Amino acid sequence: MQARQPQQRPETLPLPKEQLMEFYTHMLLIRRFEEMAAQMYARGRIGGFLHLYIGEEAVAVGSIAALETQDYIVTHYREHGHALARSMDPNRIMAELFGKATGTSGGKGGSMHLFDASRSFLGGYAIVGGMMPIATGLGLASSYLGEDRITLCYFGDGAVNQGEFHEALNLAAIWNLPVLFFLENNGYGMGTRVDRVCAVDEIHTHANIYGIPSRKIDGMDVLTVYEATKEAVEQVRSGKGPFFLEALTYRFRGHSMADPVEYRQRAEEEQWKARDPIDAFRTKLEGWGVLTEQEREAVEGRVDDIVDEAVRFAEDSPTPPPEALAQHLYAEKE
Ligand SMILES: Cc1ncc(C[n+]2csc(CCOP(=O)(O)OP(=O)(O)O)c2C)c(N)n1
Ligand SMILES: [Mg+2]
Repeated sequence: MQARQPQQRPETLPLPKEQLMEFYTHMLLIRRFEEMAAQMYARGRIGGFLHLYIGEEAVAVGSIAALETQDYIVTHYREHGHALARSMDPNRIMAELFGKATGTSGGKGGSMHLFDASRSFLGGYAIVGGMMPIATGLGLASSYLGEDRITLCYFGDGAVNQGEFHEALNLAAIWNLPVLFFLENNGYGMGTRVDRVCAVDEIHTHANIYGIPSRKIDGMDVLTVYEATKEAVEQVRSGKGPFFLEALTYRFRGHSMADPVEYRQRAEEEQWKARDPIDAFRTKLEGWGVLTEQEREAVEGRVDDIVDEAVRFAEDSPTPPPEALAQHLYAEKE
């Protein structure tokens, strides 16, 4: 790890101290929650797949902070970070990972299908790119109903060469829908490096052929992500149609818990880890005098308590009853 340069305190902080502390706390919560989830997976407490977001925390935290509570979010299967950044209940998220009835999807969705309508968090989707037409549909619904509500749609670099990516962008542009398409480019789709499957380097320019403006940003810096998303959200909310952001980031772990990561160089991993979004932001806050040692320890203690409580809650919760198998197959009349 490279030595970090001390940060000068700017004359005015870029955001109020409470908001900076919230960014830090949320990023740390995601990191610690997922480190615990990895342990629980290794102990056989979590079944199915488990895809960790570790390394990408600044993207979810910075972007979701730029939304209003009524705005919709749809995302992919690497979504624990988005759910926690949206302040979904960590107990219910962990319970979902454990397959328990108290989980966000009644224990029937698992890690890839977190959902919370009360937070306008409409999923977690396991199908690569599958959330993109859904986002366009949500945008159409809001626009048709005249609601002040945008949709933020996350997807990975693995989604951009599929047909539905292009169909979703094209229709959103034609109908001038309030959708912010957000590419989390972490350099790999499973074991495949992005430049082996993408004919262009600047992936965000795909949006431009549909007349959608785009911007590429540093996804390792939470403040950059926040500012860029805020601008994009304002534009989309003002009725100017869809916008496309591409954040450059890196997953520090394998694609899923089963991946030994044999397809990339350790030197490349070290370069990205030296830019760890949480370490970098902490160094900044300490240098600015926003985060004292005492406050740092207090935040760490709080976060660890939340994570421990989530595991306790998940452990103590019941599994879904057999009859749950036949529930939620069809929409029911209220
Ligand atoms: C339509 C479809 N094809 C293939 C898969 C198998 N699959 C699961 S994840 C993945 C890679 C996706 O990579 P990316 O979109 O870059 O997201 P990341 O895992 O990097 O966050 C693939 C091919 C799938 N889930 N859905
Ligand atoms: Mg990827």
